[in-house]
Amino acid sequence: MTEILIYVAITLALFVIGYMVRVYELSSSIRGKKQHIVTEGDNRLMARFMLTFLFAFFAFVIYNLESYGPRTLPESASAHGVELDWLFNFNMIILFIVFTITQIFLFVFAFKYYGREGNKATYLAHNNKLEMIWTVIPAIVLAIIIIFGLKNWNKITEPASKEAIVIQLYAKQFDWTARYAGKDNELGASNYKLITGENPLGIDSTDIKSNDDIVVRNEFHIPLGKEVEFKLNAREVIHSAYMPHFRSQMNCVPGMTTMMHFTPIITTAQMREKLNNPKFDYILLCNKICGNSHYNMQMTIVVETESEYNAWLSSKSTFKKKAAAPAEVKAVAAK
Ligand SMILES: [Cu+2]
Repeated sequence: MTEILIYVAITLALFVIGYMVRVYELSSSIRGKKQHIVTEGDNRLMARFMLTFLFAFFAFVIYNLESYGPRTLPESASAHGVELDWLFNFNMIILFIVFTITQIFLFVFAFKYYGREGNKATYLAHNNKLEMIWTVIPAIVLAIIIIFGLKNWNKITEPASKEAIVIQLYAKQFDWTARYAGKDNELGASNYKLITGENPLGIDSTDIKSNDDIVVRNEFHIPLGKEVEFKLNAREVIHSAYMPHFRSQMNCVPGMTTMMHFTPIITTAQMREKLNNPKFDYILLCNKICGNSHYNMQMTIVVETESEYNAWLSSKSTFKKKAAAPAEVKAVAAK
């Protein structure tokens, strides 16, 4: 509420200033002054404004970096994310240097060379040397950024190793379901025609590979230091699996399987300690506006040691066991 009032006050103040300028103009035209002629004094005043703006603007930029910098993501919890963060910082440093130099030139020159009586601008039609410099240097810098970026992208999307743990992430309006490939590390076939309340993923029970698959909801676990391959699917519209702490994101598209993989390097417990926040959890979010409850489409990710992970996974029942369970057990399991 106070924020709205502040905005209203600023808007009204701008109106008042606008009208005061108008009154000044009208009254000076009555006094016989010629307003349309810009004097050297006017130019000098504007030049000083330019320089003041430069300092005020940089003070504002530094203030923003100070106050919002700490709100960015904590250190990467995945192996490739460390390199990705390096690339991001590399970009930001280049941007900041170029931004600083160009803004200083822009405003200092505007201050230094303001229009004076009798001054004449130099006529400069073309300069090959200048053209070369501002074409070649950005081209080299951009090429470096793109090469590093592509290398990183390949690391996330190239086929995972054979030992990678296979997990399907299934997106639908408005929740996530995870399916572990189980002992054979291969996901059983699925078909949308087989979707029922009890089988939301449409897993084909006649496919032998589906017997040891494990379906979990609300949270899924992954082991520290092991490569995890995600196979992503969506039921009805495009969703996007976004795991910010692992610097990973990929679209989930109906009718096709998209893939990405990463290796977690920090457990949930370690990250809680690092951030001094016992309530911290890694999270899987939907990053595609997929409908009215999109904002609530999330799943907790737990990174733990391999033995903890194995214990957790073996406490879950397989798809076959669940399918074979009597109706009342299923009703309990469905809850
Ligand atoms: Cu979604």
